[in-house]
Amino acid sequence: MAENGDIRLLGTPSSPYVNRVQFVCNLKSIDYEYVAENLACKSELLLISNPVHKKVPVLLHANESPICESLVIIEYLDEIKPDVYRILPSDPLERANNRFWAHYIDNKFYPLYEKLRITQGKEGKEAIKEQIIEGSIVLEEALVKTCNGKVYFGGDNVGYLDVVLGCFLSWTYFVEKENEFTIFDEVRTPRLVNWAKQGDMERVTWTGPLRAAGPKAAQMNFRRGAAAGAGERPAGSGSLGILVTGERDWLRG
Ligand SMILES: N[C@@H](CCC(=O)N[C@@H](CS)C(=O)NCC(=O)O)C(=O)O
Repeated sequence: MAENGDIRLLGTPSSPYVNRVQFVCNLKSIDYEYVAENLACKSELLLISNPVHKKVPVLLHANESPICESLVIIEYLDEIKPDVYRILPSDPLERANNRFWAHYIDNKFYPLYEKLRITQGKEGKEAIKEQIIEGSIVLEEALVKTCNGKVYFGGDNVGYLDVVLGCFLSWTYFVEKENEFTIFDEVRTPRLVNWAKQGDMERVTWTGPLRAAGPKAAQMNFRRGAAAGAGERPAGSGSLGILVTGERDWLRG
């Protein structure tokens, strides 16, 4: 097996799936080289590394076979560096349960955001919004079931599912703002609202990764936010792409 170190991550700064991998690298203090990919003109390296899906993220570790798919990558990182910040539970049943919810988030819940974006007409959009709300209630129940009475999906600390869902937080706020409704809501999903507010969630949202990706990435995200009518950011509110915690109000305002 490859030694730790010599890790390259092919990514784009606006991809929540790439961010997901970056968050885990942050939590586990794994150094990596970020290789910026242009999805409009994919590099040879990406096409060779991920010939099946041709998508980012791709993790390249010590010139061994490329690892594709964000969930596969973060589990790999958890396995190669098990002593620092374990993200998956040690109990096999809990692990299976975590994976079940990760698949729900990726394959059922998050795709509804895109469905909402491409759906035309008020009636159609309202129907998708309703599905998103139903999905958020399912996630609230998942949080209750997995958190063992604590704040995070991972219990006392941020874990696998906190990363898996946390990477979509900024997009969640963006979708709320764009479509004038709440997804994580004080009445319907109070635990998720509380979860999203936790200080440690900043470790699994945009701050660190964007800084690591450099100022260009930050500018890009700012431009996207500004273009979407998010308005001016308050001074001193951290790196430009973060739409979490404190900036939630900014985005909503
Ligand atoms: N299931 C994949 C999804 C990755 C994905 O959708 N990546 C997007 C960027 S957010 C991409 O590379 N898109 C390029 C394309 O579709 O051609 C994962 O978890 O890694």
